[in-house]
Amino acid sequence: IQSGFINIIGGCCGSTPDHIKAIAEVAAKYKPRVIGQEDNYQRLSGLEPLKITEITNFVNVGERTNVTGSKKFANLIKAEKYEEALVIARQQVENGAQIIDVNLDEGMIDSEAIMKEFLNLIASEPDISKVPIMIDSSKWEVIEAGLKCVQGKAIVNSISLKDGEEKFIERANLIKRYGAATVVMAFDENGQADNYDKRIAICERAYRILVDKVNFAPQDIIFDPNILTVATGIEEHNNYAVDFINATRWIKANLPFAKVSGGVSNVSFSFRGNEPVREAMHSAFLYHAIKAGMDMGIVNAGQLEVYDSIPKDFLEYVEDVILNRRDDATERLVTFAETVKNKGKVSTGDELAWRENTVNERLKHALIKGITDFIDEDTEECRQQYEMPLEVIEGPLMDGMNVVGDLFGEGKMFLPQVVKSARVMKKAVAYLTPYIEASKSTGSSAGRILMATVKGDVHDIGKNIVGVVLACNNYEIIDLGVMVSTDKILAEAKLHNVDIIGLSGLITPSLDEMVGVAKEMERQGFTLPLLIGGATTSRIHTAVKIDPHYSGPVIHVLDAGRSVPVAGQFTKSEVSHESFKTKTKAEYAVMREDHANRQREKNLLTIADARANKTQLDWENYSATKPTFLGNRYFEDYSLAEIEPYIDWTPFFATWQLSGKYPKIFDDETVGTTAQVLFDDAQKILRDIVDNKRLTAKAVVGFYPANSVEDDIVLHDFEGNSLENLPVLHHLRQQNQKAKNLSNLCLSDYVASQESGKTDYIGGFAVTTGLGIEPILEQYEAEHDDYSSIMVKALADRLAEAFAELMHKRVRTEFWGYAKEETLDNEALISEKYEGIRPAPG
Ligand code: THG
Repeated sequence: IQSGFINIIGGCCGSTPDHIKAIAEVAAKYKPRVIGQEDNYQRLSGLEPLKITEITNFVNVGERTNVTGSKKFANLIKAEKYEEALVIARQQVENGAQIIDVNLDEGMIDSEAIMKEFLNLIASEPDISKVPIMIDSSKWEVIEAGLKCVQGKAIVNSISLKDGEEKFIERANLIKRYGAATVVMAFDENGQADNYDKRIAICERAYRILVDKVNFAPQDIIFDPNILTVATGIEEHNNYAVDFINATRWIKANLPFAKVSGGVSNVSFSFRGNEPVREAMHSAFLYHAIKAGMDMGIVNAGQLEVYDSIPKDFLEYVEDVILNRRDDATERLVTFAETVKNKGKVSTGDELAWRENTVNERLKHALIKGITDFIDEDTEECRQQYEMPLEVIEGPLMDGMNVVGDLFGEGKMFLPQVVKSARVMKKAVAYLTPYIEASKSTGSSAGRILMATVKGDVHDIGKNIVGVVLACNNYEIIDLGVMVSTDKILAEAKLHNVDIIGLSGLITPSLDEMVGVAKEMERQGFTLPLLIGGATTSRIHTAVKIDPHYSGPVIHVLDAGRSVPVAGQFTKSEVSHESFKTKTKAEYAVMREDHANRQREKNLLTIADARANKTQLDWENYSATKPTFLGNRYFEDYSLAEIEPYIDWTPFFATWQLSGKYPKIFDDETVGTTAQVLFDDAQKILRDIVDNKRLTAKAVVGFYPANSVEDDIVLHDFEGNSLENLPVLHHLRQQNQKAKNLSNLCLSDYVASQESGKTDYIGGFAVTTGLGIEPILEQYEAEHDDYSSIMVKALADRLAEAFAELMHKRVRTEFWGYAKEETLDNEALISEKYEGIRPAPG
């Protein structure tokens, strides 16, 4: 907006002052935009914002869209197969890249033109362009070409003092004008910084120039203190990784708000062709660099080995090299590397080899891998080694769970694995509980959190998952279940003296219910933090509708992974509690203001105008097929085996926060294996449910003669019922401004009107497959097995949806029979290829 304004004034130089006046008059009608709160967080964006705060974990920058970094990508670009090149970009995002690095520096191609071309293609793919772009080139012209294409706030990769101060300042000024952040490489007029002293000296010099002379926001500076290749056989290279790590620590301590990044795969170039060794080197390097403060890194997203799953002997060889711990480190790793080459993942051979480790190590392993087989005996052995049974929880078990929490936070473990880890934890805790009670010690929990699904809503899968994740992080969870009234929530919160209240809801009416809880908390003088989560909730709704009613902290929590850092802010200390509250309140106030400004601009049609633009259908030539029966028909015990083939599995994976379409998800590089294990587990439980009829399915289907009257649908008598008893179904009509040729829709448009004099019908049905689920859940919960309990709910949910799909099909082909000849497979049903619509109220 600012640079646009300058252009207008500039354009006026040769024109009359009248133009300026005219512009001033137009501009005077609008309020200046409200400038958001200033703080020192780095903010980037593609279509979606990426704000880097103290609770952001390490940020993965995808490296594969790089013609020098990927042969495959280079070949596609050279062959101008841009669609396929985009697939690589998309895969990086799907595999967890939060930013993608795009590098098109290649001698044989016109990098500037292709940069434009490729970034414009990315812009039209929202599932790629949702993330910020890192424009990577050693040629400034290419970077500038890229800056002109990207939306949102990108990162320039990179500038440096290589060509002297003047150029550096000139480019930094341009980056500021384009509204980007920038990577600053540790280079100067004398070349690349290759030791610790040079690295920090150059970074400090660059920082002072940027901050003092250019007035560049310090949080928009990302230092890259050069990740150089180790284990090259050249002695001078041995300390490269250590110097990078130490330089990182120094930058984070001495150059306020600046970030640190680097090209991680560089470190292992000497082991090209040996992926297992390279992956282990990357994760060992990152483990230490992140501890030193590294904020982001260019990595092969989705191909990072889990640090803790590297066999100990292997890790030692690798860390000897990375940390330069012994003179013969390189030779030893080279020798070892031969043994793991081409083996894929390094395996210790014997699957039970971990049983040889110390008991603490075994507990940790069981937690990370989710193995319950030996948990009682290991817990018992461990208990005997400690004075107090509680120490087993606070020591080795919590250590293991912290690793799980971190891996999950970093995107290196997935929800099903975390829930399995939680099952191990719960079983161990259950084993220890009698001893703890006997020793009368009091547990020290991180805090006590009350959770409830609000009144009117029965959904709790998401809430249970959040509860499990929080419990893993040492919070004590008081779960009030579903359909909980405001009074009960607040009474229980007082009774248990909780630290936080968490509300969950999946359906739209729950949003209002949450507003009610917030109001009542205010009225009763509560000050506890109120956490809001669930499918229909959103940050904007929380900011606009809930937050204003409660003077205590109100926070929207996006997913299970977020719940832990958010709860941590409130329970860590009084200071962090207050500052987090103030910060969020301020953020939400800005969002409200923005929202209000936007609302004022949004013009809704009057209801009369909207009705005048209703859907026009050809009723003249219409005659309705008469359903085979009128009124209701009941199905008391429907065969689950018949329902099962109609299951749509994709949302099942979404429930477990694994994204991908079934069945392609099994081939996914990142989540494929996890998805397969999850699916196999699901099949076992589903077999038990279906074969042993553990759940009961019931349905009711009905058809009624009906006509529309304006936006209502009125039902007609068909067997002597008095008309007053037949309900009128009220529907809403869209009132937003529509593009030309589009109507303002209302469900009643699809039913012949009263005036038409035609007889028409509507149908409806209700299904359930959840009858009998409680005893199953109770059994699993008694066994401390949240994993299976969540699984049963997720499956029952799928069965209910499948039952709706099946009933709808029977309606079309049989009960109503307007599409007798329909032959659609399950995939076609899922993509709603059938005739008619199936709106779901509530
Ligand atoms: N700092 C900054 N930017 C950078 C780097 C850096 N950009 C480029 C590079 N370094 C980071 N990106 C990569 C990308 C890929 C590889 C290494 C670094 C890589 N590729 C495989 C190889 O060469 O063996 C290619 C394998 C294949 O063809 O598939 O290792 O340090 N600011």
